[in-house]
Amino acid sequence: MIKLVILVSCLLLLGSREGEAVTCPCPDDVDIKPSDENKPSIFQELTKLEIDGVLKYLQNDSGLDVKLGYGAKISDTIVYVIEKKPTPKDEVLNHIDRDGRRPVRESRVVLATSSGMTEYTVGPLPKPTYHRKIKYPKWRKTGLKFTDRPYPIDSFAIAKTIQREGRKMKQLLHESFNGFDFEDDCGNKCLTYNDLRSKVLQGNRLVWANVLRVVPPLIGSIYGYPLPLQILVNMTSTDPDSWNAAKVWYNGQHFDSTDDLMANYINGSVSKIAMSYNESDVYSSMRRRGTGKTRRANRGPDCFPQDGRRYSVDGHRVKYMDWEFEFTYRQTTGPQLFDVQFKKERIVYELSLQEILLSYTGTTPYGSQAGVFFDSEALLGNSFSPLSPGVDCPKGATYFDSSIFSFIFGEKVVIPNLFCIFEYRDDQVLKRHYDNNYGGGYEFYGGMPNNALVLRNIISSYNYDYTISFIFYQNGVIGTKVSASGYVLCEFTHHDVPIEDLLGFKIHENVLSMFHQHLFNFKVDMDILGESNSHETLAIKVRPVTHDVVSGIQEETYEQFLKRKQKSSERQAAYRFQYSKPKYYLFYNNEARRSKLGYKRAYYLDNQGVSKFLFPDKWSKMGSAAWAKYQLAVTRRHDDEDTSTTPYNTFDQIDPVLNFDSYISDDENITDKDLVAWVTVGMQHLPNSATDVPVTTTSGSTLSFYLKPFNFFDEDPSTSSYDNVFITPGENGEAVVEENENNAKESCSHPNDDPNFDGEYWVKP
Ligand SMILES: *[C@@H]1O[C@H](CO)[C@@H](O)[C@H](O)[C@H]1NC(C)=O
Ligand SMILES: *[C@@H]1O[C@H](CO)[C@@H](O)[C@H](O)[C@H]1NC(C)=O
Ligand SMILES: *[C@@H]1O[C@H](CO)[C@@H](O)[C@H](O)[C@H]1NC(C)=O
Ligand SMILES: *[C@@H]1O[C@H](CO)[C@@H](O)[C@H](O)[C@H]1NC(C)=O
Ligand SMILES: *[C@@H]1O[C@H](CO)[C@@H](O)[C@H](O)[C@H]1NC(C)=O
Ligand SMILES: [Cu+2]
Repeated sequence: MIKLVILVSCLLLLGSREGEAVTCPCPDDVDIKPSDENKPSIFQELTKLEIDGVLKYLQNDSGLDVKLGYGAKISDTIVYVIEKKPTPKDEVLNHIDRDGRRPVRESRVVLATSSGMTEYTVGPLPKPTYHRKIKYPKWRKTGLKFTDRPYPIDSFAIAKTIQREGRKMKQLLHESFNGFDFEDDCGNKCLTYNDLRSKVLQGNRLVWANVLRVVPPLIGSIYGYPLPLQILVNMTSTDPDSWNAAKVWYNGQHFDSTDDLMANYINGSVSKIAMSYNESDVYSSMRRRGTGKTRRANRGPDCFPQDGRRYSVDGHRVKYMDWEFEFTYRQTTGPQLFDVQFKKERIVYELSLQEILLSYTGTTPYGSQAGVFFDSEALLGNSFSPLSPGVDCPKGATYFDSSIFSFIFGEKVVIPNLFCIFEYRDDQVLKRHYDNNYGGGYEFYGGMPNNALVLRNIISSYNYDYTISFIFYQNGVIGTKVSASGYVLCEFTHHDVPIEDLLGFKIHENVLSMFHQHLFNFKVDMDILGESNSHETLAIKVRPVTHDVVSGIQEETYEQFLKRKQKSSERQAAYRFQYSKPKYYLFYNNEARRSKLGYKRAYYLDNQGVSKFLFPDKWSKMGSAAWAKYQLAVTRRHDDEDTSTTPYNTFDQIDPVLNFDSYISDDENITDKDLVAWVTVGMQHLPNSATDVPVTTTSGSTLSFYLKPFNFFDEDPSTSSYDNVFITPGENGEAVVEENENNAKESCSHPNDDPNFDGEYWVKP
């Protein structure tokens, strides 16, 4: 009866003709309260109002004489970062747990000047009245010089330098690359250059520019068209007009300057190359082509909330079944979760991305000298990407805009659809059992689909796109997943397929994609039932035993057993995983109530994305990437050990601004302390035409780590979910089905959300 009423009202609503199969759109009953600009939560990043307040203070009241955006010169004081200064944790907890005073919101501001980088605390927000130089802890290199300055700040000056050098070799450019050059009026024959790779030489700022041909976006992407020309830009001087090419590599030959190259080019002592250009040769287009894979163009499945959404969002605070957490987005590091609770019990204080490392190899200077570099230099949060509804997130997902400060525009920018939240169904059932009665029937069937909540954000760091998902399962598990897509970096090659010393594979004529490793570092500030946590491992081992089977007969065999090991100091808890020594990595609060059966209620960390960083410890630059050595490192939490790296670690890798090992080497006690687990996941990436042309595909390459409850609950908390199904054979042979009564109803169709992709982000909202 009820079913009929719904169907009828639905037909009326949609004005459909009788007989046409129609389903109702889902009630859009998600309870979403937008955040109040005037009352940001304690965890939330800066609001638009606060960014404006800081900018106004910096420009007009601070006496710092800052310049903003495009027009700024190297000699100016340029604003690089404006983000929320992390509030000391005890002040936060005092406020949210004990109703204490609401802490003052302050911002962290990074200024770039020609004498170096300086960092300030600017507050109080939203109308600052003071700025103070940030005091660094002893493990952080102080006095950041001009040579520590992240190069993205100077992208315009670099472009000018390359244009200037390009002008000196215009004849070569035109003859070699059939008329392409770096001029402003290059029309449809323009050259550009790749994300510059740092060459680390202490006291110098040097980057290799890999010259590329610009192809029209409708037929491809620039990343796939490297040319046999690379320029080492020397940007060590504080006068950008004196920046120049410290080396030039052309068609396999090295020159000390552009002039040197041209003198030799003109008198005929250079081996020349002429690279023709034919648009039909373009291979990097992401447009669909080829014979369709289905008989007709019918669409694939989608996942939408068939009874309306089951989560609510108040500002940035999400509630989903037993879960509750807050999410935000930081300019330097990207997505962050705070105050993750299950059934009102805190499990994690902070879960956030820290760094993305890439280690390249190659046959040209650009590839082979790149070594290891860090995406954080360009600020992970500035490498944002709006999400495309129906593709990046399923239909019916909820989207959240965010505003951040952009050093390029010198203003706040609003990024539409920066985050999405949706509930989805994992491919595997969460649990099931078919209880066979071995008499042709069954005793019962029980099962539950694995419906979970996902918070997603995608970082588009130049050529690569990293999808980051935080997943909240009904059984108390938290998952963090990362995958990499986008264009692989390439270099020019005229080698035939190399046989020895493989450095990569050709993905097109004259295009070599160098192999590399991706590593992602996350911070997990564990607060299992409070801040005071301890850490132990349960190693799974095997030992020989002798069983007395019956008298006189002994069996010599092996048995498995667990070996518990309390880790009481940081050095004991810096792990380099060994596949042959499996372990559970447990965290618990010694003082908390035990489980019904007397166990410590714990969570354990399961890293399913382990990838070893193979550079040896004696590598002179290891300090700049120290976190990459450990798949898991547990340290005592300190407010001033906030991140595992800095945006300055790319230059001067020999004496990095922050060496993560300094968090461990003081070997603090980690028993009954506030603990942070630093987790590294990654993959070795060997790009090849099958999986990476035109772009890298993700199937089978998703990296993940999980926090899983261990004796934490007295039974699996998903047992109370309405998603459970239980079936028994009835008396007359008909199945008796116990399940969510709504399963009998008509499903509704996906909500009519606007399927627009507004790829633009707004400088002026
Ligand atoms: C700073 O002061 C100048 C002159 O008083 C004014 O024109 C400008 O709008 C102010 N800037 C901001 C960001 O308020
Ligand atoms: C780069 O430029 C600086 C300053 O102009 C100079 O001292 C240095 O020697 C140059 N480095 C190289 C490798 O050419
Ligand atoms: C060409 O010019 C360069 C630079 O002046 C010089 O070193 C080289 O010997 C010259 N080669 C020939 C073949 O003249
Ligand atoms: C470009 O390549 C296509 C296909 O290989 C060929 O048919 C065409 O003639 C080429 N155009 C030029 C200008 O070389
Ligand atoms: C750490 O502290 C605990 C508790 O005070 C103590 O039992 C343990 O021995 C200490 N560990 C180390 C390595 O000092
Ligand atoms: Cu890759």
